[in-house]
Amino acid sequence: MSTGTPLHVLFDRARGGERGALARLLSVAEAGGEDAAALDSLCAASAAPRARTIGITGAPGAGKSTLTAALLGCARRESQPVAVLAIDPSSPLTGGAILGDRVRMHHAAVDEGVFIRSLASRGQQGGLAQATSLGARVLEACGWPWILLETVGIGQVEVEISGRADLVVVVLNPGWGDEIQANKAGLMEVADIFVINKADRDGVAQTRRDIEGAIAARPGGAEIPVIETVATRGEGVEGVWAAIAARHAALEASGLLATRRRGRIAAELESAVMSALRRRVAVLLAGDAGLRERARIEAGASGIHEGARALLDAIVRD
Ligand SMILES: Nc1nc2c(ncn2[C@@H]2O[C@H](COP(=O)(O)OP(=O)(O)OP(=O)(O)O)[C@@H](O)[C@H]2O)c(=O)[nH]1
Ligand SMILES: [Mg+2]
Repeated sequence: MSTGTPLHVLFDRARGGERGALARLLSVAEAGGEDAAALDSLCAASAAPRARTIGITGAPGAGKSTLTAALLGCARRESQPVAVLAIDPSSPLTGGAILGDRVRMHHAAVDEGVFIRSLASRGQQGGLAQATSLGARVLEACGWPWILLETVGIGQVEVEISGRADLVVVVLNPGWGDEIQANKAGLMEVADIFVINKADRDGVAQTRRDIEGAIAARPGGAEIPVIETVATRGEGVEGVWAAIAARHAALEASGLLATRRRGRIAAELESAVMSALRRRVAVLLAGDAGLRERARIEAGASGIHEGARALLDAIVRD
């Protein structure tokens, strides 16, 4: 790798508590490719205890970072080390929000028991979700028992990223009835805990009714906590932290967590196979074999499906 230090050396240093080495490993995870694959194998072989990964998701400006910083405070009062990955699924050009997060969370950055890092999109499809998973596995291998994943938005990409966490907290604000309706399916899929942040504003009761209406039909919906917070003043945040711990313990006891983790392995395996295949197909199509099949189809010597089959056979033979 370009840094000159062999990956396994960096890995050992990071596991020994060197924060600079850990930061570099997270850059490796973010960049993807061969080094990331090697890093993944190192994590798999590390046999580290399982970390608890918590997704914090919600629309831009909902107060996720403020809440996350306050949750860090709760964890630290219990002397629990906690790492945060702030994930920005938008283009790499909009790094401003992430920078803002860094500043807002700065007070936590001098604490040895806190590690904060942002991950940005590198453009490739599924890349950020993969980087997030690997980033979390690296933190786990380095012994961080709690990992908070802050993701902006409640669309499909965020649902995919949230799916990489054990448990997901969805942050909403008063007056968001329409958003709740528009994103109902996605929210239902991911939310284990709802937080109505900015509860110092009007419309809290209506938003609570909207959420409770939306979750009523979901199996186990009645057990999903809906918690009001004013994150800027720390109000209600202890309740969120307690709910996270309680829900996590309940998921573990019921066996649902193990089921989720199995589902996650299946999804991540599929996504890794698909991206390897996509890369392989791109190379094949741009090379001689692709050219040959295109020419045969153009000349009427072969159909599309026949050509596709010939190329697939070439991949299998490889
Ligand atoms: N009134 C009020 N403002 C809040 C509350 N929580 C956060 N804010 C403010 O809302 C703004 C956005 O907060 P952030 O924590 O950056 O929100 P975010 O969801 O992380 O934002 P992005 O990461 O940019 O999507 C900031 O100006 C906060 O001070 C709250 O409970 N009440
Ligand atoms: Mg934020």
